[in-house]
Amino acid sequence: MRFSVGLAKEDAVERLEKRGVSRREFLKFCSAVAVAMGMGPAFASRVAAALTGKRPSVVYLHGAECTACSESVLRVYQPFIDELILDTISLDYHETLMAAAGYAAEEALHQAVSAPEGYICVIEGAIPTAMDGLYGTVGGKTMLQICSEVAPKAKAVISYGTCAAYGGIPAAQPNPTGSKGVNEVLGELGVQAINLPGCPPNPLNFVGTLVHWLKNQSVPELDENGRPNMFYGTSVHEQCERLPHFENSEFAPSFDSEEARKGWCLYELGCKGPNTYNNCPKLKFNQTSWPVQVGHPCIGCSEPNFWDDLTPFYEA
Ligand code: FSX
Ligand code: SF4
Ligand code: F3S
Repeated sequence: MRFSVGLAKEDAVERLEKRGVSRREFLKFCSAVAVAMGMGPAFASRVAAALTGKRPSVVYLHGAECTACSESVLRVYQPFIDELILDTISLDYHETLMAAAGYAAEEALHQAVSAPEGYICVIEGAIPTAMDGLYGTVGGKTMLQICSEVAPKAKAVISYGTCAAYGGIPAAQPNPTGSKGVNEVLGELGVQAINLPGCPPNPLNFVGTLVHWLKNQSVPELDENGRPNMFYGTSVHEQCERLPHFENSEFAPSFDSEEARKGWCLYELGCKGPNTYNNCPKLKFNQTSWPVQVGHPCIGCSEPNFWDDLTPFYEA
């Protein structure tokens, strides 16, 4: 476990260099975050300043989910996450990543939430509410109970992934566990979480949100679904490299067709890009690729109720 320690910026960069992250790689990563935030590469130095300042304490809770949200964060590379993110935030509690177990883990949570400097709470996964939350428990407490205790006292709350934001797959009909998104469950306790949906979401949107919060100590401008406009303000369709084919009515007739390989539009194969707001075409995953680029339609994974409202996935 790591606990918050204030560090001079130069020390932080040197420490990253010792861990194998060169200044160049670090600034490249900061440029990618700046672009995710809709800023020019010149903004990278401000991202770097935010990320090398005093490390904010982060308490990361799990709900009902597949854990791919954490997986996506862990797969940030160049620089690798453990070399960078875990050194720029103080991840004081994370049920699937922390080395501590049992009472030591509970003690880490207790210490993190009692620290005078406060903490940012990240929730991944939906909150099961049926039977008083009994469908999801950690250390003998329900997820409902843990989230209700930890989130309202946080300086900021981030719902990371579609499950945390809107219930996602665990909340799909018939939803026997009564799973719901964080704001729906904890809104009455005064929680107004920033939603970063996606199943899984793009970790650069997470880092960009942290940078915004560290710089401004405020919530970024959100849309009506609680998502930051800087990441979710434009539809997938409007940013898609296959858009010129859509406009020419050039639609791939099947996944294994020559047209699909040539990059024709996947609309008739079920693509929900026109109804989906996210920056996947611009950011890509691992700065490498995104669903439509590899020939799979967008299934609308960052939209509320996508599993119920946007299915069947493979029909226009
Ligand atoms: Fe949900 Fe995240 Fe989808 Fe999975 O934890 S957003 S099921 S990718 O992993 O919560
Ligand atoms: Fe739009 Fe999907 Fe076609 Fe891309 S593949 S242009 S997102 S409909
Ligand atoms: Fe999800 Fe569509 Fe992006 S399925 S990952 S929002 S391309």
